[in-house]
Amino acid sequence: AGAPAELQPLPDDMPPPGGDIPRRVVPNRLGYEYDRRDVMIPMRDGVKLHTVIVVPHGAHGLPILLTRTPYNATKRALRGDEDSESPFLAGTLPQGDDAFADGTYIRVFQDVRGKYGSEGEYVMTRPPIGPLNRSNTDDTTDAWDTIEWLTHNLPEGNGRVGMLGSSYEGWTVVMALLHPHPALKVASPESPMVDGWMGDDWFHYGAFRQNSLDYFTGQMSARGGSLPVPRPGYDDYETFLRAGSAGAYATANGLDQYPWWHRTEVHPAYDAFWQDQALDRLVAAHPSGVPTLWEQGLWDQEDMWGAVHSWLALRGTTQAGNNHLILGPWRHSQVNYDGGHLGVLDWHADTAFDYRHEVLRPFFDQFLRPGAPHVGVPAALIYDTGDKRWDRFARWPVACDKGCDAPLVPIFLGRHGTLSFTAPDAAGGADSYVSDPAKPVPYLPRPVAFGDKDRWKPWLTSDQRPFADRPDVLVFETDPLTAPVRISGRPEADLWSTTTGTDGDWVVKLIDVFPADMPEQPEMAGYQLPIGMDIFRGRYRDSFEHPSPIPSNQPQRYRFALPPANHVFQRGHRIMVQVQSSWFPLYDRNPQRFVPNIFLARPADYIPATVSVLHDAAHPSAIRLPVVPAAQERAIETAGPATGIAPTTAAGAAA
Ligand code: PG9
Repeated sequence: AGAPAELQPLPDDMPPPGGDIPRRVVPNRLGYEYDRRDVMIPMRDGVKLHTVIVVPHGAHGLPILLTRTPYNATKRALRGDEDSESPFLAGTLPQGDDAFADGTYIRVFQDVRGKYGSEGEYVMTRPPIGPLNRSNTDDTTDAWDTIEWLTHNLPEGNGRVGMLGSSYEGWTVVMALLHPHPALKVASPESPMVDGWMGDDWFHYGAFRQNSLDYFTGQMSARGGSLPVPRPGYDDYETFLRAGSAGAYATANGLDQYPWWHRTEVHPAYDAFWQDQALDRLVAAHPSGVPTLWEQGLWDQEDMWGAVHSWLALRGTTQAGNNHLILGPWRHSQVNYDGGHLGVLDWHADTAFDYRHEVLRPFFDQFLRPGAPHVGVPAALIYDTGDKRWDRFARWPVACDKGCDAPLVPIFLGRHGTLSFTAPDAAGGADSYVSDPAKPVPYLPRPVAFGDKDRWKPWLTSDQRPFADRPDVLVFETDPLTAPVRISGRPEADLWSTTTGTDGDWVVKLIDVFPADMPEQPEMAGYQLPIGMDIFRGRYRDSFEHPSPIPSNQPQRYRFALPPANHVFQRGHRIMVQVQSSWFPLYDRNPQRFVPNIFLARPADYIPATVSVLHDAAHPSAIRLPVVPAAQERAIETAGPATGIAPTTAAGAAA
């Protein structure tokens, strides 16, 4: 300490050879709460994976929290950008880690094979070893080998590992669960990508999500970083309309350089290629036994299928007991950010923070720290988006076709735009519109740009009024409700319809129409809030694997589940259903003339079609709602604005 005794001037005042930037500078980490280690962890085939390990100073006997990522482990281990390192754990770890940033966990991020600092080749959501992967490694073995290394090479660890991560990182958690390392004691796949064809990122019930093409380019143009996606104009509606089919857009924009696009393009239907990598099927075939919190958002605009279907698939297996579903009032991955608002919706509490601190952290502690208290996480913990509180369910869904406490209750589409719980009479009727592929219905008011993240993230909550008055959108609504209608489960669209074409798409939106009088939130007056919306490609009405042309002008039945909901349509609100046949440019247009592969449709294949939605006694189109019967309502434990989860007993928690 203190100043040097004397400072000698250098012989002259010239800079040294090499200039003023030393060859190596040892960063000053005075006051840091942790060490950051960069290591290359060898896998069974010799490939080394780049891994960032954040170890609190003085750590001893700490559990390890692992995330495997395609998004740059170095950056993921930081709260902000690459210059944002802070000496404090809470300032340096990402926001979603706040519940673990108190120096009691070792935090690990690893680049998956072939991305950023890791060796090896990258394969998009690399399928498990088997018919689609002839090598001897996959993300199940990579997770296994990583956990093996971490538990033997971190003297500060206690030999127990938990995994969590959202979206692609959620997919890596699910892959680890297919054959878990014995040290993997707890897991949380958050909005995991599970089935890219049925309802996660790439398709929904066979309709292709054209924003996937940007993701393909971003993810596969380079091992690290990515090429920008050039756009001739701001409005993607116009850009994609001019291009024609998704395949034509892809060809014109260089996507044919990407092998993954080729694999997608040749598998438009739900054939073995998609089935064999659908992880909800695989987890059910190999229940892991690892206590798991399956989490997704109720307005998850990217991975709406994965968590809920994996949880449902596991219910009938040996893993029923330690398998939990968490549905928050969130957009994609919002569980890791501020959960106070979504779009115009205000929850009056940071629902994501509460969940991370009251549920996620105590649940992980329970299985990762010997002696930690037991926490009473119910089978399903779901936010009620009508009453603005958390609900706890011992069984969920409350209503469904088989094995639930109550049946689904149809709400019928009727004459003159009515919607009611009374089935249509013999007089019946139908409503029609012309679906013209030259003027598809936009999914957001134009102009739309996929790159505009501020509009993308909350888009599933956006007001549907701008579409309600289009001539190619049918609207059915109830009178103002005289009593609340509570739903909890998966509403099902059950439409009878004809088309003059030989193919077509059906978009069904279940909407809560707010009353005109909203003194506390005037911007919500009359708001048409989507509670569940989805698209179904008509050629798959009889088989997802083997599409067939729709017989023109003959009534066909289209049945498909909408996303999960736990909502109350309040007294004075109306329930609304909108039906349309395009949702552009998010979903590629259906040419409406049956062609073998819609990716390859030519301009002449796109034809206008008259679509009729039938509502007569023989063809009672409806949305089958998971209405909670009054008697059942008492069985739901309501938890209030916070989750109500608190550690209960200290004994016997750690398995
Ligand atoms: N939804 C993104 C994704 C997951 C898996 C595959 C492709 C895309 C994500 O947010 O990671």
